[in-house]
Amino acid sequence: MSSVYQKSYIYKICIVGNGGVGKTSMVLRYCENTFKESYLMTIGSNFSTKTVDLSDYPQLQVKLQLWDLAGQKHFSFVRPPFYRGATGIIYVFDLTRRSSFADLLEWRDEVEKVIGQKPSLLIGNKLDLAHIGQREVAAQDGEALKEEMHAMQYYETSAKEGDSVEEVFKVLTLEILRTSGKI
Ligand code: G3D
Ligand code: MG
Repeated sequence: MSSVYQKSYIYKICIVGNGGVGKTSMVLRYCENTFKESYLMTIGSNFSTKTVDLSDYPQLQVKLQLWDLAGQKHFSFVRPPFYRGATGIIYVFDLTRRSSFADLLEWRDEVEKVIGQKPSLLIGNKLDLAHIGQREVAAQDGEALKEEMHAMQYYETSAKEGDSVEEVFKVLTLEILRTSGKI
């Protein structure tokens, strides 16, 4: 059977940030539309695959390979091989934990040492908790860090409620397609 798509692409995307910010939860929300309250800390890395819904470009099929890296500092020695071959990066911090925001510049440096600068987005996650008085990072600080990191957009998400999660992956995909001249 012939495909309706004229072009297919597979992009490797790394989800990067401190442990506990919600990286695994974001991937789970996007790929399976579920949220689990409690599960094991990610050891090493996982990856999940999902076809992006690109209704404006019916001729294109893009599959994302989402690499959810272990955020724990003591696993740093395993990380460089996971960055290799990445087409885009999603940097995530927890809106309710200032330290996870402050650490992102180090994460950015670690990634760029291995693969240079790639299309990236900056995400403040746990918006549902920010809405009930737990916010430690203002939206304008997120915007400022986005500029400093040369990320393309800043979004605030809730992996728990699903807010903006789908949009994040779609926008990054469109940025990658645009910067590589495919659309
Ligand atoms: P990580 O993969 O970045 O280490 P996880 O983070 O996805 O494992 O999430 C860490 C904890 O934060 C989990 O709680 C998870 O349920 C919670 N979490 C993730 N995203 C959100 C969110 O958007 N809102 C809220 N309220 N919680 C979130 P546990 O209890 O398992 O530690
Ligand atoms: Mg995890």
